[in-house]
Amino acid sequence: MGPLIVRHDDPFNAGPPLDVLCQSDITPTELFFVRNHGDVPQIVPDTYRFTIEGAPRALSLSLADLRRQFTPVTVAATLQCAGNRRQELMAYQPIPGELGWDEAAISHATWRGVCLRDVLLAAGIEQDDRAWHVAFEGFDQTERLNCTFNFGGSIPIEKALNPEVILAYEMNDAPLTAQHGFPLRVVVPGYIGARSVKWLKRIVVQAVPSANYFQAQAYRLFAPQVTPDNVDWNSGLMLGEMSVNAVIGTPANGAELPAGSIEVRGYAIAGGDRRVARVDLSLDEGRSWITADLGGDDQPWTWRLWSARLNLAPGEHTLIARAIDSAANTQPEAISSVWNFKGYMNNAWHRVQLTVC
Ligand SMILES: Nc1nc2c(c(=O)[nH]1)N[C@H]1C(S)=C(S)[C@@H](COP(=O)(O)O)O[C@H]1N2
Ligand SMILES: [Mo]
Repeated sequence: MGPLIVRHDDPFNAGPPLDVLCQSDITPTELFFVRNHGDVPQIVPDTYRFTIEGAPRALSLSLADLRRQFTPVTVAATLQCAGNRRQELMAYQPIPGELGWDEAAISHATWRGVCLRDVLLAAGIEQDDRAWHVAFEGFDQTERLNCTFNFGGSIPIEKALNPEVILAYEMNDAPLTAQHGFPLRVVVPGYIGARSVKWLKRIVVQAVPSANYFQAQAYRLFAPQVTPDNVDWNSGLMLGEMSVNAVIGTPANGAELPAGSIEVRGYAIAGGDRRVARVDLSLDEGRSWITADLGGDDQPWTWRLWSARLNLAPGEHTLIARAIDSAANTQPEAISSVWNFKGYMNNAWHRVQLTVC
């Protein structure tokens, strides 16, 4: 795992250096961030099967069944952890017991597999079974609150029946690596990374969201006044769609630069089916803005790398970035207004301090 910055050894959690991340639309697999809640399960592909339960027809499918029975599809999708940018929240007010992610708990890949929708239809799920949820469980085990259990989560069936949601066996034109879910994972474009369950063991169609700890308790967004001592775990917003976000990749926070023209680069992402409409940059605390150039394609589920040239006079500068999505949502100004005790969904204006000599 050479080029990655390790955030936690066991279980292994790591992300790429931010400046390297912002250099390519498709993140090379060896640079793709890794978010694990337990040990990476070692799965023998020849005997591997996953099951579909709660549907009119229960199914148990091997990798060969998947390839034989369903049409392969390729989807370009950016995964972002709900804990991306937690370090900035932690600097504002401590968040004990959570990983201190910088702005690189996000990466982009092309994924190949089959539509979850096709598998659900083969299991007899009708298109109008609307009030349901599709729950996923991985083979990996983790321990929380003195219990050992498998990682899991769920998505509403409306989303599960959309063609972009896939069961992926390839990432960037190669079989999934062990860290990223070999031999099969869910990819839920537009949703927080936690719903893209790796090492897929089980799919259950059910009336209610998954009761798994990582759906029912973790990955909920609580109000700023909620603390570990007064939390009602059923009260928070169960996170699904990502929010709009933009990050400055280079120059890095704290950089010292010569005066004159500099290139600024970064990424922007929208959630759900929304697209990135615009990225704005400000050098005067948001009184005036300039618009960055967007690279890549105008499509949902994928980030846009962006760049701009700025002329900086000698002195101290705070450079701010914010994105606007295709529903005209934009980002809140202050970290204080998005802080929550689990440290999720930080999409406050991104700021870097620059010294120009
Ligand atoms: N089985 C399983 N799936 C999982 C996880 C996990 O710990 N176990 N972590 C989730 C989280 S929180 C994120 S952000 C993404 C990260 O995917 P990656 O490690 O391929 O980047 O995987 C998700 N899927
Ligand atoms: Mo995550």
